[in-house]
Order: sequence, then structure tokens, then C-alpha cells
Amino acid sequence: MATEKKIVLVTGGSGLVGNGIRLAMKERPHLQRDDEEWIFLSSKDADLMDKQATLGLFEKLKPTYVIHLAALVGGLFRNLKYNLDFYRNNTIINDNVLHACKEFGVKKLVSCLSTCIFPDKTTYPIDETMVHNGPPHDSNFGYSFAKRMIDVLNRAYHKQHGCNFTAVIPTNVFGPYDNFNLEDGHVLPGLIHKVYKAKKEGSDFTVWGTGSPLRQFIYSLDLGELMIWTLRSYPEIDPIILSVGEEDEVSIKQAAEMVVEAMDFKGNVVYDTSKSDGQHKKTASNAKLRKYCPDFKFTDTRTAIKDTVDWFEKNIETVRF
Ligand code: NAP
Ligand code: GFB
Repeated sequence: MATEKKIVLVTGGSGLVGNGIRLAMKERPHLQRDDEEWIFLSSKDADLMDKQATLGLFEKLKPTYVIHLAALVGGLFRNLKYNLDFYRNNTIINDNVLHACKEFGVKKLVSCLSTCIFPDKTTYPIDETMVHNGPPHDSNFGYSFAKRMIDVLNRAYHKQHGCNFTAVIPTNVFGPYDNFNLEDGHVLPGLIHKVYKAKKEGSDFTVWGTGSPLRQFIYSLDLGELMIWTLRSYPEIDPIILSVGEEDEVSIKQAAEMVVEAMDFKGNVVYDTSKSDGQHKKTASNAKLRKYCPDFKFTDTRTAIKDTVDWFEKNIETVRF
């Protein structure tokens, strides 16, 4: 008798990280498993802000495992404008999803925090023990506190009901199916969008801020592979940082230069220092990840940016602008 397939539900599966998981599974065959059925959701399947709709979705799909990605997400400039929405929307979505996972006996849940939620005043490198050690950077306090409550919920569901709920802490993610909208998106898709426009219009390429802030960028397919590993093999309730090493940290200026090279841009690059730099750095340690996955190889950032640019140019008609 054929064994029942395990249903893996990915909330927020239609976004950057969800597609990273989907593409990793498709392009890296060693990740494929016959006894798993993966379902990638979007808000069209259910508005997870709605408790009854969330319960109805879980009733219908009866997931064995859940990767919870669905969230109101944005770069620095969207966060600066909408801290209340980032707090409320994400707190409501997270409470509905974690409650449904418990009600429907989900065997394991992996949610998402972010390296931008750590205390603003901190020592470096940041590690998983520091999540609650002080207030986050003011630019995204709403999003940060909502994300920190996922860690609190995971521990409370485990302590009171024995639920196997954990979380990953990705650094800045980029890749295919990102949000390239200039006001709402993150830096790398923003830079790609702006070089595309500068080439088309013969104008300058304007990088916002001074270019001096430092970031660790993870390619969405690498994150996707590591999230599949987390679901299948990571044993802890405490969160785990999923990031390239400290030595792979680059400045926004260096990131802009990689985008210029990937898009063969020959025009002027200017810096609009009237725009915020946001957090100067959030250097995270991936020592815990390295302890579990010593041999994992990250895609070289330059190569990953080129692959993302190629995807962007090929899908220009359907890109999220
Ligand atoms: P994204 O591309 O904006 O995708 C967001 C996903 O959430 C989409 O599938 C969206 O569905 C869904 N969603 C939003 N509101 C919803 C609602 N009310 N009901 C149901 N679904 C809803 O975001 P992402 O970059 O993939 O982020 C995924 C997760 O990774 C988030 O939890 C984020 O906090 C975390 N993360 C991201 C980064 C990064 O740099 N991008 C870094 C660290 C952590 P629609 O497509 O229908 O709108
Ligand atoms: O990805 P980003 O928007 O967010 O990066 P954070 C912002 C940095 O890139 C700032 C510079 O230093 C900006 O001045 N930058 C330069 C640009 N050009 C651009 C551009 O065209 N678009 C954007 N967006 N930035 C976010 C958090 O912080 O990190 C979120 O606010 C989330 O909550 C995300 O966690 C992962 O890396 O600064």
C-alpha cells in the first residue's frame, strides 16, 4: 500500500523566499523526496489576517509540516513609513498561523525572523542568543518586534503544548521573483531596477544613501535549500541564523558595483546622500549553521547577482515592479 504523502504547506510561497525554496527543489535534485507533497500558497488561497479563513485553509489541506513565510515584507524605506502596519499585520498573521498549526497537529513548523531584528546597540558578530537583548534599530521597530514575538510564541507553544515550532533568521535575501518596486523593495532589486531604468533612459544610476552600510546577502536558492534542511533536520526550538559568513559581508557600494558589472552599465553612478542609510551593519555569525552544515557551499554573490539580473531581464513583463 502506497505510504501517505507528507503535506508540506508553504505560507507566503508565491514570494521571493517561497520561490527560492521551489527553485532549489527543482534545480537541485538531491533535495527532492517522493514522500512529500509541497503546496506553495499565496494570499489568493486565504488571507491569513483572517482567523477563520486560516483555520478553513488548514482544515482543507491538513498539512503535516508548515514553512511559514507569509508576511508584510519590505525594505528600509517601506519600513520607515509603515512601522504600525508591519507590527499589526505580521502579529495577526503569525498568531493565526501558529494557532492553526497547533489546532491541526502540525508535526513541525519553521517560521522566519530576520537579521535586521537584532538589538541596534550590540557587539559583533551577532548570534542567535541576542534576539531580545535590547531595542531594535528604530527604522523597523514594528517589523522587528513582530518577528521577535514569533520566537516567544515558539517557546510558549513548545512549553505549554509540546509543539515542535522553530524559526530561521535569514539575512538580506535576493533572487528571482523578488519585489523590484523602488519604494517597497529591498536594496538589490532596487539597484537592478534603477540600472535597468538608467540604461533605458540614458540617465544616471542613483544609489540611495552613502553606500557605506554593510550587508550579508544570501541568494534565495541557497536560503531555500537551507530552509528545506531546517524543516527536515534542524532539531532545536531556538532559532538559527541562515547567512553567508562575516567574511562575505559587502558594502552597499560594492553591491551597486556588482549590479553595474552584471548589467554592463556604462553611465554615471551617483549617491543620493539625502536618503537614509538605515542600519550601518548587522553582521551576523553563521557559526551555528556551520556546526550543523559544515560542507554547505553558498553561491558566489557576484554569480548570484548575475543570475538574478538574467532572470529579471528575461521576465521583465511579469516582474513585481
Ligand atoms: P515577499 O516576496 O513579499 O512574499 C510575501 C508572501 O507573503 C507572498 O507570498 C504574499 O502573498 C504572502 N502574504 C502577504 N500577506 C499575506 C496575507 N495577508 N495572507 C496570505 N499571504 C500573505 O516576501 P519574502 O521576501 O519572500 O519574505 C518571506 C519571509 O522571509 C517573510 O516572513 C520575511 O519576513 C522573511 N525574510 C525576508 C528577507 C528578505 O530580505 N526578503 C529577509 C529576512 C527574512 P501574495 O503574493 O499573494 O501577496
Ligand atoms: O534592503 P534594504 O532596503 O533594507 O537596504 P535594510 C537599505 C540600504 O540600501 C540602505 C541602501 O543603506 C539604503 O540607503 N540603498 C541604496 C537602497 N539604494 C537603494 C535602493 O534603491 N533601495 C533600497 N531599498 N535601499 C531591511 C529591514 O533593512 O532589511 C527589513 O528594514 C528587512 O525589515 C530587510 O528585515 C531584510 O537591509 O537596511
